[in-house]
Amino acid sequence: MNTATKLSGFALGLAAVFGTAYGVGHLTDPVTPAADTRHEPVDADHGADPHGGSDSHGGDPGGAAHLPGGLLVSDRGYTMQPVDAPTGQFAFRITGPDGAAVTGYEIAHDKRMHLIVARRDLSGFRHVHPELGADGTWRVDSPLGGPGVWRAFADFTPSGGEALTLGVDVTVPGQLQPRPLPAPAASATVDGYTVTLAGTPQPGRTSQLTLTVSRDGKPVTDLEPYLGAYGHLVALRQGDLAYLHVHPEGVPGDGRTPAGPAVSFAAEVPSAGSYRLYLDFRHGGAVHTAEFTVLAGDAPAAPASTPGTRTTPTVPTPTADAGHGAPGHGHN
Ligand SMILES: [Cu+2]
Repeated sequence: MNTATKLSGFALGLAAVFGTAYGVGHLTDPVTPAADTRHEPVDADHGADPHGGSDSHGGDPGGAAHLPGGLLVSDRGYTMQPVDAPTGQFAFRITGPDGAAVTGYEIAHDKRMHLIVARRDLSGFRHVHPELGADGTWRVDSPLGGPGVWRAFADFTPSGGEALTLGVDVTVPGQLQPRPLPAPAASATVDGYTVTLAGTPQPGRTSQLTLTVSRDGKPVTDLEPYLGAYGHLVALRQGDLAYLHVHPEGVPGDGRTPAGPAVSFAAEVPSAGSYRLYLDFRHGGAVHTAEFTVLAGDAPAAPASTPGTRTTPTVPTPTADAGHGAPGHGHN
């Protein structure tokens, strides 16, 4: 897909966002007939859904086929609704196209629902698995770690439907101390583990990211499967918290995927810019989360720096990786 097509798709996506925001579902309005000469047919309102969605209304009411996950609170007829909950608990439900709470979900990566929360300044991150009540309400001990505005992402697949990630803002009252996004770095430490990152995500194409886990200077070669994989990688874009959930290449027990120290991912980011990466891995009977800031593509460098102040990415640039054409990518 060429840049112009990508851009036009993005523009349609924006139109869809505003259309949704104002309750107007007419994705076709911004597209004049003349535009057809500039667009591929796939960018028209029909057939724009790469997932081949089951929408029977002949349109794309959510209009989100071109958007990364997590930017919309309502997409393709499904809506995420927070529910009042006792202190210390977080509850929500998903309503379906008929307006009723959804109670049927497919299991994906061992769970029917993955709830990811991050504070809007990207300083907090949790990935938890709520319990589903008979009335369609999901409940979990609150993962919200402190004051501020949090984005809560519900990553799920309704029965017979396609995978969706919806997002909603949740405010935790209190004195907020915003934290700047940490500078890009190629290694992170968590719970006594050191995780190094190789690879730089490039917008619009699949890039290989390899994360290598060590402890006390020794490679960890007995990672434990977590949700059916040796690692789960979530990427959030700074600025709007666009959500990408990336699964690694290879699965535990397939006879070719080692249990560490390296876990490789095929990731595609939707644009240049800064992203925060969160790697969940399991070792020693516990789940650990290593965090990284990365600059994707040719993101502009920080303002003029003084000598010795590093503002360029420290992540090694991968060599030509045309061989990593794995089908999996980060777009849910
Ligand atoms: Cu999960």
